[in-house]
Amino acid sequence: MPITVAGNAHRQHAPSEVYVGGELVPPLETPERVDALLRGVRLVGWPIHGPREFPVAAVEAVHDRELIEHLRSGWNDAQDAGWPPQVTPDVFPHQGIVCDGLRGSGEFRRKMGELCFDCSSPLTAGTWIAAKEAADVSLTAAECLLIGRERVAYALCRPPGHHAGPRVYGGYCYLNNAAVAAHRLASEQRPVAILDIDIHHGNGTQAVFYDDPDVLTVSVHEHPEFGYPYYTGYPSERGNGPGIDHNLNVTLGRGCVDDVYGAALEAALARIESFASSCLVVSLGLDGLAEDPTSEARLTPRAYAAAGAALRDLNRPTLVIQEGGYAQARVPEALARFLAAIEGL
Ligand code: Q9C
Ligand code: ZN
Repeated sequence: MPITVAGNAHRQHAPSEVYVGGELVPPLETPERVDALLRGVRLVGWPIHGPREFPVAAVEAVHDRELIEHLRSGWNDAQDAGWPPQVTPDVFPHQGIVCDGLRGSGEFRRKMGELCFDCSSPLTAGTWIAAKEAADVSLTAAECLLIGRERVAYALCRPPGHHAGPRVYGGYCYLNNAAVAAHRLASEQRPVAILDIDIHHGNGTQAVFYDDPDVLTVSVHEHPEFGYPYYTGYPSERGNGPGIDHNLNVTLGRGCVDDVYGAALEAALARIESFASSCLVVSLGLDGLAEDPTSEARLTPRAYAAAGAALRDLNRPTLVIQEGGYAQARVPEALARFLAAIEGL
């Protein structure tokens, strides 16, 4: 039977409000999400294990030291500098003001704007502890695959990770759990494929492996013309240098329904099938559900059951990493159906 890995320290990251469109509103990305996801796991009865703690070197393999240091100590630095208890940058090094390149280094205020790309991802007292635990959850699940005891492992990560890039965080994401695990897997058994089926573009994962032909990245998401994060995720983004044609973006139109989604997923899976990877990392977001406030998609849990079944048919060792999904009433059923299908039930 496949296994689940989940922790408790994520609860220490619980912003009380975040900016949406300039207004402070209650957050969607909450500790209660994990309770809903665990209800889904219990529906399929997969055993749940706690995470092991890994050296931070595993995270340094995909993230810049300065970003890691900032996540680790930025909140404390901010408190010393008189910032509020939830820290969000308010000046960014926008292309329209930067002249002669980014300069200076190490200064706290400058790092705030440079290392964070949106206003929905505050640093709080417990953010580092939670983000590091999520990376440890994904690494623990990856080890289960490497030991070869399981064909499928589910990493119940929170906070999510796929928007975090080598040197930037945002989109509720701080460390890229999927990228950290994929890098670890690739160091043992290349090549690795990543399929990102969060409804938002996995810009961070794309950026981490953009030049890398040993890690294929494929993302299925709402078109950036209307879908978050708005500036990335175009089909023209195909990889770079040796990594050219090792990144694929499959975009969805407004109001996507199950059948249309299934066809897009088929195109994504065809590319993965043509790439003989030793294993597969799936960034699973459940935010395409009709009830989810962060997308225009109108998926039902059936779409996630179909995705699970298609992945079962690929029949590769598979690490499932939790990303987004905010419609808490609907999440348990969608997750349970995905997990049951990928197990082959
Ligand atoms: N009207 C992840 O799913 N913007 N991040 C929401 C809603 C932020 C999503 C706006 C969406 C971030 C990991
Ligand atoms: Zn998402």
